[in-house]
Amino acid sequence: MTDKKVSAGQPRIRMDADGLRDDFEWHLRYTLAASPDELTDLERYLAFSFAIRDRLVERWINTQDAYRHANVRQVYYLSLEFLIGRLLTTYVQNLQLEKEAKKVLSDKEISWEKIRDVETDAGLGNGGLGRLAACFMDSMATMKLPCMGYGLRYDYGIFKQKIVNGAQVEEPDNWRRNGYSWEIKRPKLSVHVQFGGQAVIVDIHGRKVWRWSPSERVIGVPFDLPVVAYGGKNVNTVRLWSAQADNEFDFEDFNRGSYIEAVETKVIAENLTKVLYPNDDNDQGKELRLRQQYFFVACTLRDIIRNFRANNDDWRRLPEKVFIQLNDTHPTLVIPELMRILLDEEDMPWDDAWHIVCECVGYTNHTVLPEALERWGLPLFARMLPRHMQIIFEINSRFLRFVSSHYPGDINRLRRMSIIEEGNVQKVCMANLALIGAKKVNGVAKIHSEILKNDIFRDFAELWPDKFTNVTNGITPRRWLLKANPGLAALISKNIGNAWISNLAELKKLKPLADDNGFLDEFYAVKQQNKVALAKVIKDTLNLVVDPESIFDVQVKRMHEYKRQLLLTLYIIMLYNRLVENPGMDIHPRTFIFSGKSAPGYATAKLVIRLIHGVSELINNHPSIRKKLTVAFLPDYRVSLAEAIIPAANLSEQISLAGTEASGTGNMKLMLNGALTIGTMDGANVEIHEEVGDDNIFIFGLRANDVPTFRRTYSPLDVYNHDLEIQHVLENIRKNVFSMLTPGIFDPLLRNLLDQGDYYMHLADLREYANTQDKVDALYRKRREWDRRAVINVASAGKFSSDRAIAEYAKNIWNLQPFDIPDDKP
Ligand code: GL9
Repeated sequence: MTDKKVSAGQPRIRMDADGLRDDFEWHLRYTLAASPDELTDLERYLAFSFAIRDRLVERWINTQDAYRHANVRQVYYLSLEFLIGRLLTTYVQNLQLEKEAKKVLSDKEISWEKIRDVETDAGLGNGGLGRLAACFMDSMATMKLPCMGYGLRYDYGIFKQKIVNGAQVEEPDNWRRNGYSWEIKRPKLSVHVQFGGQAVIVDIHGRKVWRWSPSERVIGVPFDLPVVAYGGKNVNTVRLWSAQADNEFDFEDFNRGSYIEAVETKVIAENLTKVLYPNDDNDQGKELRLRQQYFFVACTLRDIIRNFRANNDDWRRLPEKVFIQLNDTHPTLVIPELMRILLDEEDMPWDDAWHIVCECVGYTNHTVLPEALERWGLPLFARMLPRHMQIIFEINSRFLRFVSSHYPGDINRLRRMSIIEEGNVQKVCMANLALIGAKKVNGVAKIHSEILKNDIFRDFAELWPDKFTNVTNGITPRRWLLKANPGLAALISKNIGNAWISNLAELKKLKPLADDNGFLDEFYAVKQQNKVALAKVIKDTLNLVVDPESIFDVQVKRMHEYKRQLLLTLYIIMLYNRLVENPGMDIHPRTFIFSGKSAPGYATAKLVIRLIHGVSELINNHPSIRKKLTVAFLPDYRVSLAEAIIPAANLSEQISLAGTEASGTGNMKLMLNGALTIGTMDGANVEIHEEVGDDNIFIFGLRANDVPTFRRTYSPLDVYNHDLEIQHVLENIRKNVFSMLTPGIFDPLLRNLLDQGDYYMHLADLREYANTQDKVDALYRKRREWDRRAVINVASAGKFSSDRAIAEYAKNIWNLQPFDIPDDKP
């Protein structure tokens, strides 16, 4: 009997509870060699997760075989970040094995929650961009789309945030320390990646051509994670590359007797995928980061091409079978690397190669902040990738000739559109390269895509209007409602059925229930339960008691000036001042909940964290004010913590300066879980407003269109001089009310606000923000009215499913059809 026959045979895995129990016990004994007398929760978790993993393997192999046999068109989603979080519950849920899983554990008197919480988050991303990639993978599988995600398998994910004396301290995140059950190493699919050396002229059949003669080589080893469709047969793959030294390459060193030097080279090679860069919307231009990007792209393209070549012998069919979506500019080297392969390895003429590349690539932009646009110093680039540098020069000169022909004499336009930025050191501008090479370019919310066309990428949009499109972000309802908020999920299903899980638009059927008092009572009860659960988390982590009857006012996201955590902090100080002056002031008690990491080198964001702690220290210990206000900063924001906070939120803070937040996705998660938004007309808030209508959202602040004009005459000192309440807030900071032991520490924040123009316009928006917050207070006291609006928010969240977003990508950008996995052959 051949191997093939065995693998196509009947599954030996039994999907019932007895089968799961047997395999759980089997893994305890034979995978972990654990003695039943002294089992730890870690062993229980690991064995249980192996037993769950067994249950998806058949579908995984079937899916991948079926895609290959049908030679389907596939989309490759390239992302340097996947913020995956925990997976056990997701697999159990998507395999629809909850009943069986819970039975097996409860029969053994093992707590499901305890087992679930043993898993460490896979935090291979910074924030929204990385979490978006993870949500998209879930949707692509659920929608039966033949897709594969590619990323890097960092040994250390996003750092762990500790708070020491009110300040952020970073610790390494050794997330695989206890082993990782979900990944499968695939050494047979390892690839070589080269760096450095020179571009050289060689003679090929009498033709003199440029080729690359690299000087270093590393190996990329893939590790696969399965992505299980909700309730379906498709199991897609996220393939993460790990760098390994190439023994053969350094063999000569070993032979020359320089053993230690040779091992050092290995260490350098393996450092490549050691750590995720913890930058948020910011680019530091570091050499190792460029090496990571090229390593990632080179491994991934080798893999995609191997896959393509297995079934196709005509390169011209590549655009028919392959589409590569770039998650931001981080993987833009795909463009010159694919050109190099076609030109140098396949000996294709330039025009043919360029035509193919331009048909195969899409670029998603995720930010308009200028400091986030990647630009690599040309000397560094040319040293690491000399042949790619040449290819980029050639792409650029052909492109600039093309632009000149459209706009003769327009030198400034050429300068703006060039891939090479002139200056003290020349720079390679990755966004321009992506814009030139991509077939489609999209922003991540309507307003953001408009800003791309009208502002930062205007020249390109004028040249190629049809290239630009929008796909508003989305979030997966499987994690962000079904998993994170089982109480609300059950209440919804009880009333409108459970079709919403894979068709979130169904939620609109909840609208009539917004006027049903019985439903509103149950809705309120679920929210209260979630608040009680979060109160326990807060007690356990901060030893702080919060009142579940208070308004849970939540701002969770990366710490960044443009997101304006400082604006909310200033408002909290304002409330504090009001209560000091008028202790009897009648406001509904509020708990302010912050969570978020700052980039380690981002001094201002770190100072805001300290200010929040200074304010909370004073307020939480104030004998009377603490009865009305509490401030909780939960350390180490991550996916699993978000799953605890978001279902308990009443108010969602989305208060970035208009025109700065590309989309936001936390805003969608909070809305879906029945929080009302207080926000600016920015990112996806604009579309949330559109879905819920004026009455069900609190909008305030400058509009994106008005910001540039306003900025010309904006004087934060005027605000300070004329609004005495705001002045009082800033004076309290200046007088060290929140920094008694560290006087002067917040002076840089005051300088930013008052002397340096308040770039993010906190003071311009603070008055209207405070007034809007007062309206929030008034509405919350009319509980029925508040809950009615909260239900309308849930009912209006259908648009923000990542299923909808992925359907738009598939139709407008990818031209990709769902693929049904045939039934197993008998
Ligand atoms: C971001 C934007 O800032 C967000 O507004 C957007 O929702 C996400 C996903 O499109 O992308 N761009 C970006 O660089 N980050 C985003 O969150 N940063 C991080 O992921 C840390």
